[in-house]
Amino acid sequence: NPSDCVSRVRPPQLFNSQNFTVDLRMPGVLPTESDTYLCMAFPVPTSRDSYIVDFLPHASMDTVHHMLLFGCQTPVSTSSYWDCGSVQGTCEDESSIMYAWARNAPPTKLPKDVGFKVGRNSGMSYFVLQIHYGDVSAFRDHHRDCSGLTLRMTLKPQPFIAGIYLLMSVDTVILPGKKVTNADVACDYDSYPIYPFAFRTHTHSLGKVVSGYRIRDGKWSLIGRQSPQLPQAFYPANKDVTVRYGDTMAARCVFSGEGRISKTYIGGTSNDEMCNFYMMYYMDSKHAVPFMSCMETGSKELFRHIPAEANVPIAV
Ligand code: IYT
Ligand code: CU
Ligand code: CU
Repeated sequence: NPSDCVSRVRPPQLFNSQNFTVDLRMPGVLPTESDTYLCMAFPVPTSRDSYIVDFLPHASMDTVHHMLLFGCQTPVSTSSYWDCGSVQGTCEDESSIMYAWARNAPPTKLPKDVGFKVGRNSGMSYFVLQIHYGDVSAFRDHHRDCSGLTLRMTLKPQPFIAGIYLLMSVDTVILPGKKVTNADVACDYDSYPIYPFAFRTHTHSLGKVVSGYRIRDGKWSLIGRQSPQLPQAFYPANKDVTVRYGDTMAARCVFSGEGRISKTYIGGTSNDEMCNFYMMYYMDSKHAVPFMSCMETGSKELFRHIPAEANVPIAV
């Protein structure tokens, strides 16, 4: 359907309504190789603060492996679309994931009264949509792809603001042939209370299981645990665990160096590795912080007390 290919802002259906939708669509692309990553940037259609309150994916199951939506100030490019595989990235400055769609995984919904704050004042003036096209054999007929996302948005201030807390390892080295290497990351939490509701794990092929915890008074509480070999979408987090000033956030990625003949480092290519635990939370809009991260290596002493489940690989 050619009208699918149009990226557009649709005005409110009702006069005076503060609601609108934004269609973010690939402009009819034809990837020529398997595992092509294409990105598109879209200016946020208002200089005022606005809020994303829902995501509606449009993806062809036979070609799209995953879609990620980022928010940022300066995209790498503003040309129609660009190759954003390992070399070229998505954003020049700090970017934040706001949505992930992955084949065969249920998409996440934002809780009621929760929105991602975007727009010039919020420091997020662009959306960047990344689409990973997996198997291109479905393009042998030379049809063009318009996969993408519709955002349901509003100008009405939301009571709670959504945000992302990213725990990532920057210094893990995986020795060739070694069966188990843990990447441990932990930071003290020193901001206003946050309410986690979804999490996403990311490693490359050597990751077996990734777990995220809150530590309070020495007690470890699981926020989420998943195999990074399953579709890397956002999965529902353990809702009972909230995080407040004085808690510690911690994550462990378990890797295996089997099958490698040289050391594996953290890096951008598929021969490198990554250890990421993303936690999506909401926070009272009065003191909203939309993005936080933790890159500190967790101490041996702290991780002596990690629950045993964190070391149990998840079968895929
Ligand atoms: C070195 C590393 O772990 N990179 C991750 C996490 C990361 C995400 C963002 C780092 C920065 C960011 O601005 I957003 I600095 C990484 O690249 N992860 C990939 C995607 O690029 C988001 C992933 O799929 O989680
Ligand atoms: Cu993918
Ligand atoms: Cu990666």
